[in-house]
Amino acid sequence: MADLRGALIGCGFFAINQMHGWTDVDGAEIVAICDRDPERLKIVGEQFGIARRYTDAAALFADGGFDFVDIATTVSSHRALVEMAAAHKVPAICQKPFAPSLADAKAMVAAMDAAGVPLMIHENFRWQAPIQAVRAALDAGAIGTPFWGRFSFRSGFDVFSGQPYLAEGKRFIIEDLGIHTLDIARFILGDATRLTARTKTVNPRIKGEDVATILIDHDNGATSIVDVSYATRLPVEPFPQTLIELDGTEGTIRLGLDYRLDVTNASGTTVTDVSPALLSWASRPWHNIQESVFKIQEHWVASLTAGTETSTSGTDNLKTFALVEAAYESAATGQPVEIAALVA
Ligand code: NAD
Ligand code: 89V
Repeated sequence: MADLRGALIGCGFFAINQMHGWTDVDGAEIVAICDRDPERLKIVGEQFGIARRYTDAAALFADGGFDFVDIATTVSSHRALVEMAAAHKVPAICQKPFAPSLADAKAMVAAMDAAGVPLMIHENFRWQAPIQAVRAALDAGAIGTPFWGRFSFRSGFDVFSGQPYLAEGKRFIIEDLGIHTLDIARFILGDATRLTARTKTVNPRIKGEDVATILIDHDNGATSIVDVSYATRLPVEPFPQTLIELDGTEGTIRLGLDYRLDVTNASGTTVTDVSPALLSWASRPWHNIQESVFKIQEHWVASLTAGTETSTSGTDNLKTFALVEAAYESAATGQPVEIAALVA
């Protein structure tokens, strides 16, 4: 079968990883790129040998000639670009965060549903090898029924050097990073019933919050804590590792530093190295994230080809995005927030 032809919009910092991923993925190739900044367009076009280049997404869609679009722009443009994809009945991948608001995200899902074409949110963290390993251990019944979890990302890494816009927004860590951690909590322990959050801004040079602690009641009765910080200086900088603790009726799982997975139950403790692969184009410490980009792209090609729903479809990701909105609401009011009302 011929490769699926893709167009990528947004040739910035993270799109380089996506372009490398598409080069490696079987069954798809990028045939056109778009960025409103001609400099970025030229750099990425030359690096990846893409001749069809556009500074205007409307012109890209008008010309067509591709089977899907990969939207790698920042959040403010996501709704307009997804609605353009819907208008042209083009399947779309859209980077996280889904949208500026839950209302925008719901409108995007409705537009793509009405057009009858799939929408996947590029929520790649659940595709990281260590996160998949935790899920596999749970699915194998290694610890029985989980009743408690902690999903933790604490770092002092200077994320602003690569992504300076992160210092400027009114919202920071929950919207940008916590969104991944909340998605992992859903992926591992299931959907949430209610949530309570507290936030802080420690770094005086940024506008948004850089610390958040979130308590989640899951639908299945489990309780979890999602804690994220970019204000935490540690003896060993763990960026960009998510650490996980799970207690179950028959044992425990600990995903620790340096991708060490400990599974303890009546048979004892099994220690496994669940390090991500270092892809040919990847560089430490980003290789964990970079591998997950490749994995989610493989998943997109397989799903589009088979006509099946993706793991992080627009409909699925509304439930993660609702947790982001709920966390900001709870931090502002000090009160718990019920999730069902937000997702409805
Ligand atoms: P960036 O600012 O470096 O790049 C965005 C690019 O999009 C810019 O070159 C800009 O000119 C272009 N652009 C914006 N609006 C456009 C439009 N309407 N039409 C054409 N081009 C347009 O940003 P980035 O750091 O690459 O982040 C992009 C997205 O990727 C963000 O949503 C961010 O949250 C996400 N991201 C995800 C991960 C992950 O692991 N999933 C990691 C980093 C960034
Ligand atoms: O996902 C992101 O947008 C990134 C990072 C993983 C570094 O937080 O900002």
